[in-house]
Amino acid sequence: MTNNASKTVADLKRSLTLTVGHGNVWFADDDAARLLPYLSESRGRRMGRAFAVVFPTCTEEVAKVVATCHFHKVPIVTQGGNTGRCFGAQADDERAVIIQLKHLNRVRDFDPDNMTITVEAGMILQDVQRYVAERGYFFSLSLGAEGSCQIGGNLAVNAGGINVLRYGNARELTLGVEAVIANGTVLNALHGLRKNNTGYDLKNLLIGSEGTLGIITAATLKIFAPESNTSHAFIALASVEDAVTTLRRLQQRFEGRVSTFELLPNLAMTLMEQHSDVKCPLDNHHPWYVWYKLADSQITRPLRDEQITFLRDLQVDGLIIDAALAHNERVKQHFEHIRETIVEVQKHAGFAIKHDVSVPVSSIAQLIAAGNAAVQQACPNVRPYPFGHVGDGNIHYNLMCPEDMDDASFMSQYKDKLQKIILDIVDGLGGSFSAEHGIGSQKVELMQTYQDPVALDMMRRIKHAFDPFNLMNPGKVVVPR
Ligand code: 2HG
Ligand code: ZN
Repeated sequence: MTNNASKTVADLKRSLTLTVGHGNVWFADDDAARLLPYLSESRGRRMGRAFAVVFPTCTEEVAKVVATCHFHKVPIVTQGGNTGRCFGAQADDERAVIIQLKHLNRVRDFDPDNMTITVEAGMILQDVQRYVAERGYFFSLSLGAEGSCQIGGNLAVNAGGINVLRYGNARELTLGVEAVIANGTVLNALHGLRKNNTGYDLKNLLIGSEGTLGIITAATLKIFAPESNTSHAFIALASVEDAVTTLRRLQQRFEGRVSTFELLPNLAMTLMEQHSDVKCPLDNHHPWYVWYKLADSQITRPLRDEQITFLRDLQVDGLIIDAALAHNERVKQHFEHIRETIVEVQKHAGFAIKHDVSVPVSSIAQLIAAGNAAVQQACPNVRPYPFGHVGDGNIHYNLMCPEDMDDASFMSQYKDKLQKIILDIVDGLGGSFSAEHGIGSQKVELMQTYQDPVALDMMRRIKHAFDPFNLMNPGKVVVPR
């Protein structure tokens, strides 16, 4: 290192330390091991590199850290709970400064008259849910990682989860944001307004931008009346078509009260019974299952009573093969537990080539039929594992390694081939190659293939306008040409 370079490094270290204090910044060259949890990806798939991790405690400190990085022209990677699936929160540059937001975890305002809560970005999602529930309200965002993901990260990827049908994605739940932009200034768009037509919607640009346009430091979020009247059902079906028709019938009958509608294949049930405490709630195994939930805040008539007749009608019409209704809280939790376990047991089936795709709900059956046939032909004995949020048209179309093949051969011979097959079908059906997990660095290449070229060009220009030196989470979402 030249004298000038080492002087710059020393200056950067001094500025960061002065801003957040000794205990709140760790440098890789002082204690590399300490940084490891912030460098590794949540599933341990990759180890990254960074110069430092800083732990600011307020927006002003985030702003000063960003201004320092801007001055020194070093990359900034913002990190929440580090639970993302596309490597969006991973630093992979020895000059990078990771801004870890976990100390920005305060509730700034709770406003039941406005039906909003304003929280800092580092608050754990489950803590937001609990805070709101303890005050007699409901915050709807719910997903597997809710015990460790942070709300800022949820907004950064526009997270979806299991309640989107009734309440919407993170974007629909957000009325305002505060963010630190690339030069270290603070954008105050933390409005709790449901109407605000004052020019470009910067909030919605920041949501889903994965830290590439700015760092969301706080957000004003919608809250709802508690779900005091819910009904959970677990049903078996012969086909995906029947699942889609069942969803339509449910929506005709119960309108906006359908809050969750999750599909699982029999392979998931088999794996769960082999490798977890899950027992199938029905007497026999069937090709497909759906767990769905109806929710209302009114109790004019318990939803469960209405469902009994509804399910009987579906059975008479030959749409469902069998059904179990949750008659108490324990059974409801069991259904929820089944949904969480689908994800965990995947590892017992070997390597999975994963896709987080969406198509119009009306095309889901076609997607799965065409996808399963095409991947079988390309890779005999591959085990399709499509599951997830049918109500949102969002399928986690995962493909498990054939039982008679090792993971390494599956990866090297089939990953690109099978991915292309699935994503081409999705594209042909007017779908999206990334429904709820974002782009990160993992899907940057796919943007070139599947994103509309005009949209991609506009995104590059937006990125340049917000971040002319390409310092905010570089290499993620869109890369300069
Ligand atoms: C879910 O819906 C997550 O459970 C994980 O989005 C999806 O493991 C996956 O592919
Ligand atoms: Zn999902």
